[in-house]
Amino acid sequence: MIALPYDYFLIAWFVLAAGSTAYVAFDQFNGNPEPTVMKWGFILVTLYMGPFGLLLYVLADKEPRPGEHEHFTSPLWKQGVGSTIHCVAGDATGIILAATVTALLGLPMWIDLIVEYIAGFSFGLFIFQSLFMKKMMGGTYWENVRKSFMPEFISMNAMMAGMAPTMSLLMMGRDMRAMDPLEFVFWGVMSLGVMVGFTTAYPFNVWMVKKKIKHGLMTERPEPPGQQRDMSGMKSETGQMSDDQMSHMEGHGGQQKAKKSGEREVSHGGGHQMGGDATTPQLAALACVTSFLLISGMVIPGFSVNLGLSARDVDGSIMPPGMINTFDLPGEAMKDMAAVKPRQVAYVAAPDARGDKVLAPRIENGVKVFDIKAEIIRWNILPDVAVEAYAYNHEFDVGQSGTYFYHSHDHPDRQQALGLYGALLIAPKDPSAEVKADLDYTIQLQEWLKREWLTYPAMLMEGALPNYFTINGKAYPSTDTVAMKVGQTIKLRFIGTNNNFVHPMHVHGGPFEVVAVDGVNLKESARYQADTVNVGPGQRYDVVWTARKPGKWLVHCHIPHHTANNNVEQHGGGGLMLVLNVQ
Ligand SMILES: [Cu+2]
Repeated sequence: MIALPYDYFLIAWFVLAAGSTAYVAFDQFNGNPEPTVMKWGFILVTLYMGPFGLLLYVLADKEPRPGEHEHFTSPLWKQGVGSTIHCVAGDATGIILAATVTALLGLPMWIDLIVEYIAGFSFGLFIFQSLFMKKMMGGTYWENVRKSFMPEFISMNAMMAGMAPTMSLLMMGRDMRAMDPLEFVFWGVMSLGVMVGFTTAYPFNVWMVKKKIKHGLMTERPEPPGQQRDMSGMKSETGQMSDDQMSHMEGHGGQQKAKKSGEREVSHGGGHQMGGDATTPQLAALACVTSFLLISGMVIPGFSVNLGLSARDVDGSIMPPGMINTFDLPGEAMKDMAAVKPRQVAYVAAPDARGDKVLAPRIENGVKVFDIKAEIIRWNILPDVAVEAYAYNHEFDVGQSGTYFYHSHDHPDRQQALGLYGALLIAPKDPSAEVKADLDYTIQLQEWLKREWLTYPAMLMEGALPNYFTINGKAYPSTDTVAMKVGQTIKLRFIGTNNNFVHPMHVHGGPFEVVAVDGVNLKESARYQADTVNVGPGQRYDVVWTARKPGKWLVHCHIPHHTANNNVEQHGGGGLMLVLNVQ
């Protein structure tokens, strides 16, 4: 789903990654002289790391000119790249498969992480190391599993120590679409996680290659015609080693120094590897330290995000920027505060459409029935600002005696905040009980949070404070202008259909008389003059104002932030403001 600007960036990234992967695959199988397992290693890692995988391939592994692969790949840093590629290709594949499956199953994030670790380690050890490398290393499958275990354990710990916090913090952060494998951002997070994991695993791999307990890069050339393929299939494996590395070669029987001419070298199986120069205390210390890094990488994000939630709990929610996320924030709270999903819009209102339509009832057994249907619509609060709003019958007004309103009681902090309310104006049976005025105008107040491209329910909560304010769904200068003549009276019905704020509503051009509060008419003796009423959430005030002099008289909220549109004034104001134009 495209919802935020970076979704376009991610699409561009995936195109780059696909192009990079296609190039590496083509080049590997068109003559880069190395074992098939390493060809696939580079292809998979380029798929995950895009142009960065391609860069590693051309800088460290791609044979620059015929016959030079052995020499070209000999520096230790390149051998370290090869070793890390091999680890990441196996481990990351296992991790990504596990992440996809656990997300689709709706398992909580902390279980995801453990399953990912087990899957990554298993895939790397049992398949990528032991199975695919058996041909090169010689020996039985289980011998290979045993020999590969410790280097794979160290490398996997280091990689997951980088990948786990990247995934946790980004997936459980603001944009929780990242928990959903059907969203671009999930795959973006996976890509970034692999890159971070590659970086954290690299230094450990360099050390292990140097100590000859892990493979670096190898060269494998096709057999020349007529020569028997008598060896393990791995050619010139010693070609990977530079001269200074050769000084460490004592004790590795069966290995020979590579000839620079590209003349093929063969080594006898197994002699090059495992057991190397590393001592048991060194390996034990590395195993301990990488285990500590791994556990830290899994646990520390849990201090700031809720790892107990699953992809289903958060339902792809995008949280308002600046919202405070905590390790105990429930998924229900997140969904209430989340942006309205643009793809759920069922109706797009015309930019100049007005709400507050009087709803015509149908009569059923002598009872008036009002049909209201709630849905999500796109609604312009200003000509250039549209919000995704919840609306009844695309949004309107109906009419006990007095001024009331109806609103949603299902998740009201979300549904009412996003528009599920309407005025209920009820005429008394005895018309003489009505406080009369020449004109009647209803003012429903609302707050909105529109950031970037998304609409959030505004709340008195960190990160959820409103930046747009509307009267009957429109912000000034798109609010109504009411035409009056000097001497006329108007009944203004203020309704606190808003959820969070008290709006001190003020009328210019002389005081008004407060004639009804919360739907009940005041006795004549109780009516009073004022020029401002504090309209809190749910409150109603009916006031009668007399047009005394010609002019454009403002009705507005007295809180300056509420008479601006995203903190900007247009035509001298914004938000909760409308004009009484008296001639
Ligand atoms: Cu206000």
